[in-house]
Amino acid sequence: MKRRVLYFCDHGRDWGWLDHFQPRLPGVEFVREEDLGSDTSDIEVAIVWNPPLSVLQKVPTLKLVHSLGAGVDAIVRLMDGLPDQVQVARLVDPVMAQRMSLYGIATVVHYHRGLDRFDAQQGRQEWKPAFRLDAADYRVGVMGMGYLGTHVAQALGGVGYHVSGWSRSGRGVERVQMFAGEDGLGPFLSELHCLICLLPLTPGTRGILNGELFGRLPKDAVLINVARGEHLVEEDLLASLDSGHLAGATLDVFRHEPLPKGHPFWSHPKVRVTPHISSLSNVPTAVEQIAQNLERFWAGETVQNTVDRVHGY
Ligand code: NDP
Ligand code: OXD
Repeated sequence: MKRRVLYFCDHGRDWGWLDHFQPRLPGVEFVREEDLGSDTSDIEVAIVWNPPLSVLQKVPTLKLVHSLGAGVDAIVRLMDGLPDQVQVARLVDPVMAQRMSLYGIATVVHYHRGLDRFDAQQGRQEWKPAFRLDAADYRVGVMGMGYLGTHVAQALGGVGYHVSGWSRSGRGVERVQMFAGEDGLGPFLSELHCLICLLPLTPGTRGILNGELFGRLPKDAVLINVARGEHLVEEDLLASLDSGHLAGATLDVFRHEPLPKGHPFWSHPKVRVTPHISSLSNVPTAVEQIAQNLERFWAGETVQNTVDRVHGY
């Protein structure tokens, strides 16, 4: 008899995962919600992206829920409705770290070198060189110095930017000036040209990108949010941009995805929108990593990259 694993992936992210999982784990039957049947007592594992609680609750014997991405907020927020025994695991993938680092470099360079301005000048056939700060004097701060934040910070440092980081613990990261917790937030923000958010979404970080925080950034700073849409208070960002305090924002993630047509971010002259692509999961490496984790689980070994239920990341 094949082992059964619950598979749920919301439509926008179903990139043919099962075509890769099935040959890698031939002894496993991946079952979608509609094919679960009435007896699910043999199922202990689910692999998911954005699952509704009702789907996970159809399998009361679940012990491991594995995310098809790096973020787990959409799973952790359901934990109160799931049995205590459920562990949550996530992707920690060097390919994703490289993708996020490249997005970070591209976006920081865009602002640092004022590329918007030269696009506009080209439209007017205007030849007007402008002086820009040296990279070493352009200060980039990364909020959330975990797996991805650390890679992004080090990649930016590697191309010459002045990089600082902020996290709960302030854990040291080589060649990055670190700040910790509430007390460290003001000093961290106060000298930045560019703020990058790479925090996990938890009750402690929801809405953290708000007017009060923007007020602690220097005038003309820019924001890059590649974490989650719910970190951002959208009206506060629009107000800070419109008042001239913030100079720009690049947003990859949104409270409602896809970003609804007609949303002010689409047409705001200071906002750049990308459709949640800064670091897509890389299917082949993700499948290999998840398959190895499931094999560990079935062998009674420790599952890797699990999430702390108390901290929510
Ligand atoms: P990690 O769990 O490795 O890192 C989390 C970091 O945030 C840690 O440094 C942690 O601090 C810090 N942190 C957590 N809570 C707080 C808090 N309340 N105050 C200050 N710091 C805090 O996450 P990853 O780096 O792997 O991923 C980060 C997020 O990026 C994901 O959760 C996801 O939302 C997003 N993401 C977005 C993608 C995209 O395509 N847009 C792709 C992949 C991920 P400490 O070190 O002290 O524990
Ligand atoms: C992730 C994401 O968390 O793509 O992996 O947002």
